[in-house]
Amino acid sequence: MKLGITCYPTYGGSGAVATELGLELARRGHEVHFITYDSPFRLRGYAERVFFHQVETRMGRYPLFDHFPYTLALASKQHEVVLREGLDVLHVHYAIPHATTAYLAREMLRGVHQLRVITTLHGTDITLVGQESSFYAITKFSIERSDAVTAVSTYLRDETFRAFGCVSCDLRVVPNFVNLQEYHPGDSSDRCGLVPADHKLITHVSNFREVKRVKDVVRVFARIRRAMPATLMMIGDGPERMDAENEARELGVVQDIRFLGRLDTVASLLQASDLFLLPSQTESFGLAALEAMACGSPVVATRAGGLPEVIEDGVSGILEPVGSVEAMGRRAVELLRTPERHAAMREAAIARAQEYSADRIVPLYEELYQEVLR
Ligand code: GMT
Repeated sequence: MKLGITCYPTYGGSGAVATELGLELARRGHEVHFITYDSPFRLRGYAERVFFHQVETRMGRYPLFDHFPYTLALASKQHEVVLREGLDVLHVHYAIPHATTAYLAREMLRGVHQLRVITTLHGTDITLVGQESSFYAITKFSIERSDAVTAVSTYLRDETFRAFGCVSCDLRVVPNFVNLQEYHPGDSSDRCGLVPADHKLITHVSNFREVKRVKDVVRVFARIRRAMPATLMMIGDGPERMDAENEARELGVVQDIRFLGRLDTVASLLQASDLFLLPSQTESFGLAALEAMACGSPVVATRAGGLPEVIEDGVSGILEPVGSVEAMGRRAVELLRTPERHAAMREAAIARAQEYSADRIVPLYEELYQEVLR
């Protein structure tokens, strides 16, 4: 098949999933065309059958526009690439504005070229942004006009029905997946030379937005640090980073936290990690947690959104209510102090992640493409 993928190319779960999907599809022999304003961050280097088409985000100094109309530029680019390359399916990730631009591109092609549009809902496109009054009607309209819609968890599917009453949609759950060639258990005693040998290594990866509650990451870590030598690796960047640093200073743990910023690859750190913290306000799925589990790091997370679909509390990880830093800290310490329980949870996390391997999940998308083309 010839497939187009549009996503946000920047750091974030939806762009990560879209890119990994494109790469997997290309490995399976499909031709994949990414259409977005920048090369997706996980698209590292050359891959056979993978193409990137850049959407303009600027134009000459035309004084009428205070803001460049990116949505129109994207729809035009999608139209152009679909026609030139003869694409069968345009698979867009994150509804806003991608479901709308895909709808426009398909309308522009009506009678000229048959295009099928698939929208994958990822999270805040439904739970937050899509419900804002400026976006609600057009998000609902564009989702309903897609030829197929998927959600990355049952939680997100139910939220979509609740918020949008999207009755005309055949809203299918296709969970996120993990590339086990890259994310697999490693030698957990190899600390990459980053932390003292007697320290527990705790990790967190996110885009440091409010929803991630990064101050809670620091608070849980402070409780661990009080109980044992430990280092926290904070990977990623975003608006809440300064708050997290200030919290670390206030709690007196800043010397044991490394703010590493954005990294291209995190697998080696996750393989060395004893525990991964994800105390988010909500997560439609929690791809970061799945990748940590695949690398053998148990996750302490919140019982929020789709996280309980991925993590089984007390078995493959630990779940506590949003904001319960005391309970998360206490259970993290108990786990880290009991090597046999930690080893059992690590094994259960690895086994759980294998249920979400790319080999199992990507064929579900291929079946969907075939269905919409029939
Ligand atoms: O919805 C978002 O906040 C954006 C999105 C992203 O691009 O980071 O994250 C969501 O999609 C990921 C991939 O499907 C999920 O793993 C995340 O749980 C989800 N984030 C939220 O629901 C907050």
